[in-house]
Amino acid sequence: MDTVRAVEVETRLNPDVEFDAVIIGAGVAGLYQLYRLRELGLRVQVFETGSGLGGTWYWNRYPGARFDSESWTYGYSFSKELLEEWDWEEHFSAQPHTERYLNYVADKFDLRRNIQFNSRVVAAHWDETARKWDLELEGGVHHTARFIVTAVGVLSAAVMPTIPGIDKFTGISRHTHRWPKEDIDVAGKRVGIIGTGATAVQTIQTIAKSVGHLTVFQRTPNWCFPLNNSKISPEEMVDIKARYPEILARCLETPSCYIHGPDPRNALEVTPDEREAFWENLYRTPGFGQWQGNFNDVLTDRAANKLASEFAARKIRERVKDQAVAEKLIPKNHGFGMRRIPLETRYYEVYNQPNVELVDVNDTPIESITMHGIKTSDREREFDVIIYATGFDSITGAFERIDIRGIDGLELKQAWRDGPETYLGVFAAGFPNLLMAMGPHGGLSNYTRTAEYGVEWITDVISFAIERGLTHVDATPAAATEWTEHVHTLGEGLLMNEVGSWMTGVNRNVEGKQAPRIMRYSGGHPAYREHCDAVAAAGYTGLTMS
Ligand code: NA7
Repeated sequence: MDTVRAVEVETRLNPDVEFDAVIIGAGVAGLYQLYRLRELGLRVQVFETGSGLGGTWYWNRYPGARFDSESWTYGYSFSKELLEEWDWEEHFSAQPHTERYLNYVADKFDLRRNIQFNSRVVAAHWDETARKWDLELEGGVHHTARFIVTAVGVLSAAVMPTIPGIDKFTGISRHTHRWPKEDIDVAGKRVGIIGTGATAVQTIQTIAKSVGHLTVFQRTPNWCFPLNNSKISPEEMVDIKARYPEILARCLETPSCYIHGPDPRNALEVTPDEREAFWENLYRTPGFGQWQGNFNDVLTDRAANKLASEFAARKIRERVKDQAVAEKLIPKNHGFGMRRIPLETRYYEVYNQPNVELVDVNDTPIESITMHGIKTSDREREFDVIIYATGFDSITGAFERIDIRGIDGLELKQAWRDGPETYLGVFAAGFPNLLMAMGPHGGLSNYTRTAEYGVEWITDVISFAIERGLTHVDATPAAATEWTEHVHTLGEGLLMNEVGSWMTGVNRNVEGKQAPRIMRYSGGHPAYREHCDAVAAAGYTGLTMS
């Protein structure tokens, strides 16, 4: 926006608000949202809990934390210059490099001046008369804003298990999401880790190289597949840069915005030999190919899924020497790909090490955390370090940790008690001027690719309102109900939506989050974009603006 237009916009805005827009969170979505809203000439402020920026890539400093998406599909695409300047080191970037990238972006676009760190938003209350939001930060400071954009992430509300005695442990203990900046030295130590999700898998395979002894407490094994990571040579990076238009276009056409899209064939249509060869090839393919690039019917047809699971189970049996341990590592309560598949690098081989023990807590449940370790039903094990890789209150959890109240004091948590209800994943009816970047039932997939789209859509709607002097933008209850029903209908038949995992909003440590729910838009990102674009082109149907 040019200066003249920015000044025009300024005069149309009500001066009684401190900020035209507040963004909650300085992660991947929040940083880009700041860039875009500032471009509109708005007074924007970001409040961020952390002392640094990056969201997921700020908090998750645990050993081995890295992308499972190809690095060169994860960076921002809005600036050609940025694409040209940044060199990724590995095909699947490790956390420190990714954090450096996001800091580089913030510096390049001078974003820091509008970010207030160490500032957790604890409440946001809508004032219908003044048409503004009142925000409260931890510590009691208040601010007002016309619009709020939540960029709170989908996996940011970390959850500790509800095991008795958790405070009694006298050694070092940490949730992976709260790993300290100064790191924890596990070399030679006795380490216990609870959890076997994607985070635990990355942690386990990394620390197994240096620990004295490692005990893995597993409740539900997952289907893990090789990441097949490698370094990016300077020549390769030149080639990637030359191919960015093609790479980004490819991401836009696949359902989840990865470079991997489903194979058009059905697993049940090809011969067993063809199937086997295809799966063997996928096993050697870097990234999410196994999950996102598999046969078309593998995630919807039970018979096809069973075959894919058998292939995966065979691989585990081949790689783990002790077949009793291998059996424990093979998921029994869900088929291949029904939960997010952790990508690994010699994870299964860790269980061939003499200093690694796998404890199936279904056989011997954890009874308590003691002063010196973990007590299961059969014995107590002593540890120097306990790692909680116990996941998140996903998708809605970060919203519920803020006291958000809309018209007539309606609590968002209450409005969503039976599951989230949104319009396009962006609006919740009764919460005017609150827009969710990557909200529930929106287009959550390859994060940066889909966040960029979401942020741009949000920017357009805010710009539309401001240019017309509209100060009240809300979804109609009918539009929110219709969208929610649409999302539920689309999600039926997708095996992933039947199983408890963070993708279906399940965390067994959180009350009321035990049963799977459809939490994500399942129609593929191209269809999501088509829908949102049509809404915008029609002048924002489903919204009331005044
Ligand atoms: P996940 O995938 O939700 O995994 C959490 C793990 O913690 C999972 O194995 C849980 O077992 C386990 N857990 C939680 N509480 C307990 C108790 N009380 N006892 C034993 N085991 C427990 O979170 P991650 O952080 O690994 O990954 C989240 C996403 O972040 C990942 O998919 C990537 O997209 C990035 P359960 O399965 O509930 O039996």
